[in-house]
Amino acid sequence: MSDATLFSPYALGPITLANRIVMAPLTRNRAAPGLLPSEHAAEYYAQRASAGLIITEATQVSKQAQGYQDTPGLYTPEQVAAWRVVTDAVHTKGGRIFAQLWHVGRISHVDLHGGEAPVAPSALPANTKTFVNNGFADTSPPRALETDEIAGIVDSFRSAAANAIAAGFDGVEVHGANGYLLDQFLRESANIRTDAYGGSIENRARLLIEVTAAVAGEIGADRTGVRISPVSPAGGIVPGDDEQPLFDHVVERLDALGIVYLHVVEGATGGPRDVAPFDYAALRARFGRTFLANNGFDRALAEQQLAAGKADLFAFGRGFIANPDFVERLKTDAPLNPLDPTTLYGGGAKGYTDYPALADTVDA
Ligand code: 8OZ
Repeated sequence: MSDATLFSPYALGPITLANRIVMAPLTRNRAAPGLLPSEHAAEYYAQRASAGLIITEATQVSKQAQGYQDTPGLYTPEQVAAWRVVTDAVHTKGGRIFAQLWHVGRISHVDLHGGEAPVAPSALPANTKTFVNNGFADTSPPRALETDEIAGIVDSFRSAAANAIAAGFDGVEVHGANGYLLDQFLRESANIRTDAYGGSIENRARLLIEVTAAVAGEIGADRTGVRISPVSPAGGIVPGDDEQPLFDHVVERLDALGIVYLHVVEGATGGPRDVAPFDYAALRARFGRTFLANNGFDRALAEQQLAAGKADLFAFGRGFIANPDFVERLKTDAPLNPLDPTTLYGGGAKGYTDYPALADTVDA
């Protein structure tokens, strides 16, 4: 065993992280007109640059990929320019930042698409809600993608990844989790296609693998990560009975692509870690590079799992929302600021850039 700690540097492909603590991707619904990152996003992310790695809020690969009000994109020149301000601010503070890229698929609403139906593997509605028109609404019934539309989906991820690099990101995370488009294709409960993208495990995994291969081919496998959530009911996913063989296969294929990290939501996203039995060690064993574990970690659990060799990096969400200096507080066992749930989604600087660091509290 090495004497690595959560607070020692870590080589992630070509870049070095200052520590093994990752700021999880966090949707905040504060995008500016044009679906640019918020005018406060550079300050927000730079305040949190002491994370070993920041993964941004989920960011659309195309207009069609949007499912919630005021989430940013990476498909226009204006969006690239606005993200450049964010990555420069993080790099100036010595941080590292990946862009999380998503297509929401059926977790969307007609009002975001000029009255048109959202797209999905099959015309099966998600039994969940989205946030549009300043309120929660049922997701709209989707239409099934035609087989000849799928190459365009793959290409939208590829071009958004190129845009991410143009915007100065250190890499890209493909969002294959939480019931969004790529996860919908994986699941029997959402995918009843009869073409090469439905049916067998190999077929259901095909889109995620094609997207990841396209992103890795564009920007380098050593700058490409993928997030999965094998047993999470997030996004209206109805866990069935083939998650273990499904994700064993997915991870074997992702490993063969040589991607730099695998990001696994263990359990129910933002909920219990033990929601359903699943052998995460079987995924770790199939993946030759960095394993990033997520969900419900505190310092003690992360240290225990690091020492046991179960993961290399650990993602934290809520801690980073309310504590710009979360790493320092973890390191010194300092108390955490409480999180204000009313400012999580939407709004401006309040609940976004105004959480104090320890130094501010002591001075005050
Ligand atoms: C919370 C609210 C909206 C979206 C996810 C991107 O679950 C999200 C998300 C989370 O991955």
